[in-house]
Amino acid sequence: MSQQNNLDHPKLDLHSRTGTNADTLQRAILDNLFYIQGRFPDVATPHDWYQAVAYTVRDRQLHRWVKTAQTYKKQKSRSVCYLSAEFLIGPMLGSNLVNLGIEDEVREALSALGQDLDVLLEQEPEPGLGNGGLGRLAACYMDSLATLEIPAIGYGIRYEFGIFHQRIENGWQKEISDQWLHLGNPWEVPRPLLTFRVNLGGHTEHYTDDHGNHRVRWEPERVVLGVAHDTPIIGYGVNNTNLLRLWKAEAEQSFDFEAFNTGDYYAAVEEKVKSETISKVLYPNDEAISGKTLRLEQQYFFVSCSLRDMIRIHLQQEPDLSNFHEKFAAQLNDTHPAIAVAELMRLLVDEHHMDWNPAWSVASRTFSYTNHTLLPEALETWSLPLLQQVLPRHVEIIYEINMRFMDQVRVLTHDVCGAVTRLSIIEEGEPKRVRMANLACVGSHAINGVAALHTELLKKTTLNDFHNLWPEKFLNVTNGVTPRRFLLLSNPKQSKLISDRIGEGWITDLEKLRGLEAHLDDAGFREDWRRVKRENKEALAKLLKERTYVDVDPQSLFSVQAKRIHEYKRQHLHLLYVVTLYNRIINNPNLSMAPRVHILGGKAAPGYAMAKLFIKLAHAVGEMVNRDQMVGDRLKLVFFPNFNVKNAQRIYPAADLSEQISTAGFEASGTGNMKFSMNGALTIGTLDGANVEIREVVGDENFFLFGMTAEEVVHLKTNGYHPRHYYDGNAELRAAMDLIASGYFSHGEADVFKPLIDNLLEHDPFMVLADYEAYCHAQSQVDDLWAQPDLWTRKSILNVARIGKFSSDRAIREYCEKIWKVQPTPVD
Ligand code: NBX
Repeated sequence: MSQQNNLDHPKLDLHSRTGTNADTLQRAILDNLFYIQGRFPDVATPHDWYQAVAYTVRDRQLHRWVKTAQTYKKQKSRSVCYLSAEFLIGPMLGSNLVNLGIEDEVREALSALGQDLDVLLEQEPEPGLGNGGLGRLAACYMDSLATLEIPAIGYGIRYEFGIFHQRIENGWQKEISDQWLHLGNPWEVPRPLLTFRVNLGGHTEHYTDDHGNHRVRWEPERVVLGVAHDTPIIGYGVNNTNLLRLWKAEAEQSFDFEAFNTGDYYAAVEEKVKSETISKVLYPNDEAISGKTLRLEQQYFFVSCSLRDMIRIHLQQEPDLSNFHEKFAAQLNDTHPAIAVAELMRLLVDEHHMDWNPAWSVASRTFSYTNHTLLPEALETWSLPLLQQVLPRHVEIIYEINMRFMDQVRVLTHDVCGAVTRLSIIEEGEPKRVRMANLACVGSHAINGVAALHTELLKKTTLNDFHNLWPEKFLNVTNGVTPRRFLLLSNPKQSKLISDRIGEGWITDLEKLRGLEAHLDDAGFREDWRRVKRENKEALAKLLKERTYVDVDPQSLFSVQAKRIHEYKRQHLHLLYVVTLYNRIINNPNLSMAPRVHILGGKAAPGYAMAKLFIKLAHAVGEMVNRDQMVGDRLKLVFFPNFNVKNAQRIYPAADLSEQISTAGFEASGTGNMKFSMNGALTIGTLDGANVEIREVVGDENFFLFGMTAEEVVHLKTNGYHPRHYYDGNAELRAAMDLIASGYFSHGEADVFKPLIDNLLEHDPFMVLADYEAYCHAQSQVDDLWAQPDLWTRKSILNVARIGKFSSDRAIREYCEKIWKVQPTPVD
């Protein structure tokens, strides 16, 4: 038994749990099938097999995990703590197999057991612990942190119910609750002993201690327990295995014995239910949620547990907290964890008796803040009375922070043009409100946007006063996505084609894809490239048929827009174009055109009526267009239900055209745009978010640009925007809108889509009509290129070859260098 293999415990034989040849794996799977699922092979269900395989893979992560913890501890490395209310990690089995490099061996072991890995992968429920881009970004960053051997912990909430499942009934979205934990979660390790008591409500008491110091005691109204649940996050091709630590809320004691003894059983369990509610469900809104006590409790709950866990870890090694910021860099993923600024101050000052000034120095050197939105309505604020009710001590601390900050601001700004009022953490009004973005800015040493344009706009608009005050705090880190999940795992055919040509180096150094440019003139390579795309499209066509009963021809151009449904993302612009094509066919039945399949997907926030109406309209148009004999295979419109990580992985590889058509200045970055491009789609898009940088690297000639710039959007708005003017001036636009308004798609009921059409005609807040003509024009350029398949293929290859910048590895390296100042700590 070797020292290396036994984690320094001579009695531990790890071979059966670490070996990765097919024979050992086969035995391990059978063992787990029996000892964990209690099944013999002949009666095991696919889910039993899935569990057995998952535990077998987890076993192989665990020894790396323990070794990683030992190494980090020994080296006293600085750790990144990524604080995020969402981690949209998606299914784990596939990505863990890929990162461990044992997919082939597991496949072989399973096939010897008469099982098909692909069938088992389908068994895994999706951990949908996020809404969209923000949550998925956190998950991509966890993958890159581990791969880059950076000590890191992801801290968040273990929601019992993640994002709802979207079912479509008669064209309308129905939300079905997500029971992802129902059959057990093999990836997590509950740590019941790692529990913190979290105070809520009550009041504070100020007193003087025996040494004459002013102290504050928080007398809470109730206490909730936060129990750690750990998921190992393994890097690709390295031993480093980091920690995703999610907190589950539990009741302090299961029973109120007094109530129980007096016979009031229901009162006795009520407290338990109330406590556990905190981590029950993810809010399915991708905009600020205000006025919801439970949401504030969620934020505070996970932040408090996380900071106290960090302090616990710190004090295992260090005598006090004066150098806490040297050991931890805490990233605030948007303002959802921004209460951390006040909570760390409370912990340092009230609980660890630090003086205010040194405590503030520690806190502000610990935190940095990422902003993900420019939309003013999406900036989080909490009403002061609500905050007072839930977190009375934090209100005092926020006032103290603000008072000191305002003093500083008055000296620095001389209150030019009322800057002081705008910078204040407290917004005046009835009631007063606490601006979480301001709290985050004041409490952080670095503030970043998520794409170059977004950061520039932040500096000029949303956070302009802060930028004037502290220009040195601002920097940009353009988002990135992990090529492991979104290329290697989800598009094995394209990955193989690439690796056969340039080797596997691209998997951890995505800039190496540039090597593909040397193969551009190889006709055989281009032919292979086309074949792979066609096979991916055939697979998606099959899936579409299963899920929507619509037949599509894989030879057609697949044009895809898959993301949350939001007016600023302008799915309705896309739809107006589809209706325009339909009108063209009706008016000219012999029209020769590039056959197209338009694919839409995405969830609407349950309370967002306009977004839900859009989904209905997409189905209504699809139903008419898809069954119209006159149209045939020239045009199809499909709504792919329940867009999530699992489905996304099957959609990106099959796209020819990626629709990134938001109103310029509104999409902070976008990350789907990167995933599509990485999978060989060309982009039709506006100069918004990361589109700007994607176009820069892939080349203007390989990107279909259209529409107003962010500046033009602002200019038009300030000078008076009249959507009707565009309606009157463009016959095709008028025809498309009139056809919808006529009730043609709604069985003659003209009223159904009236709110959507009226809103466009009267307000059109995202200037759909202003960009319609330019969009149609760009779509014609798409058709022209589609008619030259070989040229299209070249551009597709060039998109992939030049997309290296958008790896999350690059983004994480920038965070490490510019913000966190952390170094890799490799694990043997
Ligand atoms: O964050 C998204 C932006 O819209 C994208 O442009 C960007 O690429 C991505 C990553 O930086 N924002 C986002 O996904 N927000 C949310 O999901 C969200 C969730 C809850 C909430 C507010 C916003 N209360």
